[in-house]
Amino acid sequence: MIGADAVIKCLVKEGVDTVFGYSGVAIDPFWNSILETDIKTVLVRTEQNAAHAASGYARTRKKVGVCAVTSGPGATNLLTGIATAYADSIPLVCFTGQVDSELIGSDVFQEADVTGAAESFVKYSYLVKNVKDIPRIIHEAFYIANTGRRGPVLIDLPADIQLAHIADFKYTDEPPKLRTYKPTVKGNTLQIKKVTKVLENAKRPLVCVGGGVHLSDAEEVFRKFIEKHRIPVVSTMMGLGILPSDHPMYYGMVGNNGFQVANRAMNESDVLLMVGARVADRAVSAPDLTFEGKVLVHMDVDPAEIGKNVGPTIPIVGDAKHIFEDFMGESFYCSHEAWIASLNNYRTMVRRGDVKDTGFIDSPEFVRTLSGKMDDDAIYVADVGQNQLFSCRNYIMKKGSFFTSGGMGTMGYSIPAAIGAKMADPERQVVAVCGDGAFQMSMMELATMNQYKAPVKIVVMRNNYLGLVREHQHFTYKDNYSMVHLGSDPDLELLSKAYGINYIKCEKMENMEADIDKFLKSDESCLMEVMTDPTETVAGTIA
Ligand SMILES: Cc1ncc(C[n+]2csc(CCOP(=O)(O)OP(=O)(O)O)c2C)c(N)n1
Repeated sequence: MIGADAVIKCLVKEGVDTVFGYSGVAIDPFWNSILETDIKTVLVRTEQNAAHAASGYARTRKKVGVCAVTSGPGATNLLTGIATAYADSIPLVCFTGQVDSELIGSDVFQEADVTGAAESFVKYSYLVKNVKDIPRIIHEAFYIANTGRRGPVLIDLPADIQLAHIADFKYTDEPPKLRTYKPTVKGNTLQIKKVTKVLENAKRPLVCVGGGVHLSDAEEVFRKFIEKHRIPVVSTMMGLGILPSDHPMYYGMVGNNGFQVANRAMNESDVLLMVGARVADRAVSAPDLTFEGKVLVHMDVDPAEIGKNVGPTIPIVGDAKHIFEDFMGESFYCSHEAWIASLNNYRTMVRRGDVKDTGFIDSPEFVRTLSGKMDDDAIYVADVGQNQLFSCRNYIMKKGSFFTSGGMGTMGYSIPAAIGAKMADPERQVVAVCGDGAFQMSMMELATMNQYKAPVKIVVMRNNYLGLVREHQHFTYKDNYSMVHLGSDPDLELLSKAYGINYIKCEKMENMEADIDKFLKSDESCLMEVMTDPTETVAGTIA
């Protein structure tokens, strides 16, 4: 057996069924050995998208996503995808081919120091120096990626190591013993009891949930907890979908693009539980987070997050699922009906006014109608830009999932991530929504979608601008626009045809519902071009 066979054998042992990637001589042994297994391989059209597709897969299946690319330019192309996953704590194991061990450091053809380059945005990285280390390294990599705070792990595989003979192959099921890596998943019992005491005395308690609740698979126990104690909930962008939009205890997304009622709830709460959220600028720049006179409980599986931006009154290090299971075992009572009534009252007061007829499709209305008509368990992948913010604010969440690149804000994420999601669960409806700028960063993946029969529905919100930056220039540079006009986009109907994908244009409000019905009707892939107003701003729609 050679090193590459050992790598693939490890993937089989880890239950991997799909690997996204791109080829190149330095990773050829890997792709050759994988032919001996039932693992599905997906050839994306550029390496960054291998990581995005693996991310969509990981988020859908709630397991580690895997990708593999070649050395040098393949590896550097992958970096943005890795950084994107790191910012959102998505578990990935990423393989990169590397030049022969003895040539490392000599600037040979297609050599790049990828472990060095990726250092600040991987959870851990390995350069494999000895073939016999392969089983240990891969076992550790999967464990590290998928425990504690999830994240990407990189394994750089020199070509000679992939080809070297490995004498005996052993793979254990035991968790690896890592001296310096021992994530705390159980919350401290005394701290949990302290929180129940604080909640008992709270007049205006609030929970703000982040992506950590999704990542720890804690949605169900969390819902039971807040329904039992009737505690109002707001979410960060990464926490969207933990509760359905119409849940009586849910008050929407917080932050500078969030809902007024959610930000007001943050400001006025006297006990605030932040769960699996980074307390980062997007979420807390609108609410006043001085936290004076407020009890802040910050729960996160990563101790480094706690106190990073705001010092909590009560820190709890642990996995959200374990913590809420422990909360459910505690008996305490809190009553705060006046607080709920005041939030409900405020929510009805700040409803957005009527939609003005601009001759274009109104983006918020479009998102509401589309998401309202989507399957209950559909996966909606928003890209980055105005379309993302319109999506976050107007998406009607049922039992489905909402994915986006929240931490890094990487344009071009939605289409490859949607393809990964569809491959992870072909039975679920998957819709990617992107701007015309981001679409052109990933449109090559229409070929991947077709080749592997992953019928994703794609919405392109066409305003002929890099809309969100245009909006910024409108407000900050008083309409002096620079580098934001896309000219006229390519003919998307012809483009769809070239890729063998159905096409629908949505340009009149009076036909919008019928267009959406047509778009969602069949299981086939389809691209819908939605003509939106270049002057539309997200800021004008905040309610
Ligand atoms: C890879 C990358 N490059 C640049 C940016 C900066 N950026 C953020 S939003 C945006 C505009 C997005 O335009 P478009 O995709 O057309 O969507 P819209 O805002 O019009 O909905 C840009 C350029 C980014 N987030 N990611």
